[in-house]
Amino acid sequence: MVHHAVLERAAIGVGVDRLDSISLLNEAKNGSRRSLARLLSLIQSGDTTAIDTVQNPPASRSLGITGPPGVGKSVLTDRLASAFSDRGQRVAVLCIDPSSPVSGGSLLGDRMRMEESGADERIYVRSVATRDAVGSLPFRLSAMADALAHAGHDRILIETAGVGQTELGIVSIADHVLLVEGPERGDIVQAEKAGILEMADVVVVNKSDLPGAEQAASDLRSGLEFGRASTVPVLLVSALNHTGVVDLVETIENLIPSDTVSSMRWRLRLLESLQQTVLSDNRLEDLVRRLGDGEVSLQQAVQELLQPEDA
Ligand SMILES: Nc1nc2c(ncn2[C@@H]2O[C@H](COP(=O)(O)OP(=O)(O)OP(=O)(O)O)[C@@H](O)[C@H]2O)c(=O)[nH]1
Ligand SMILES: [Mg+2]
Repeated sequence: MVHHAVLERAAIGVGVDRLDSISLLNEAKNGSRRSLARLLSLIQSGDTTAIDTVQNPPASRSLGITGPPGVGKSVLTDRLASAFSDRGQRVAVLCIDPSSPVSGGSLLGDRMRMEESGADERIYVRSVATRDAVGSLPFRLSAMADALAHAGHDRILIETAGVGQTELGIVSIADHVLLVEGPERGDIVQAEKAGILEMADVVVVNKSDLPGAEQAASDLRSGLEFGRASTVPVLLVSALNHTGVVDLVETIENLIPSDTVSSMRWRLRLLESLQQTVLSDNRLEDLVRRLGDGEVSLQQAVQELLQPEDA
């Protein structure tokens, strides 16, 4: 058992050393949800020791689920979680809680909507508040996904909220990205603007029980024809009525990594990791001050940061 004091220190996110992180990870591997939750909190708070501990995770498959607000991502995520679980996979779900006031109240709502998998002991569900995350969210999210993989989850679903920076970041984290759309044209325009359409591996028009879904799907197909994305499947689903989910799961299972997306993903990961390195560089604060005082130019500051730290 992890010592009680360790759990308490982990809970408030201070004073956790490498051994503590390793014990939490081992406990999580042995099935302790409590230790897993603590470890995830540490990672989420940006604890570098905890983040280091979860490096080199075992193989798992992660799926980012993104799309405009209200299209049914949470209900669909819930259906997918159950479906993968029924196939014998150990499923974990990360729900990214948006920090915007418009959708900031969705945390509880999402929890309640995820009833189906919520009742399923085999599925681990974790909400991630973006509100108090300082620094790079994608970097921490990928470490959280790594922790989940260590804890034995082979399928990791990451539901992000809305359209924006986080959604583009999800491409750097998840192996594949599912874009969820609704029957309304406005939703699709939003996704096109944000450039998400080009990054998706699968596109779903959810709420196919409502009018306009067929039209939306055909609009999306013609939108996709212009890019590399002409082979991206566009599926009709009604998460509410459970229709089309089996086909969707089959499609996701058969995804193979695309070269374009995978090089884009590595590019984003490299940039993320570079940003993280810079953020933890001891010289950063001083450089920011000198920039403000006009002592160095931006270019000089960049050059200085690129030198080894003890030079
Ligand atoms: N008619 C219909 N309604 C659906 C379907 N799927 C979800 N909904 C409803 O759409 C509303 C929004 O569903 P959510 O799953 O919360 O949507 P979301 O995309 O997760 O929303 P945010 O996380 O707030 O962006 C709820 O009232 C659902 O019941 C569907 O297939 N058909
Ligand atoms: Mg949601």
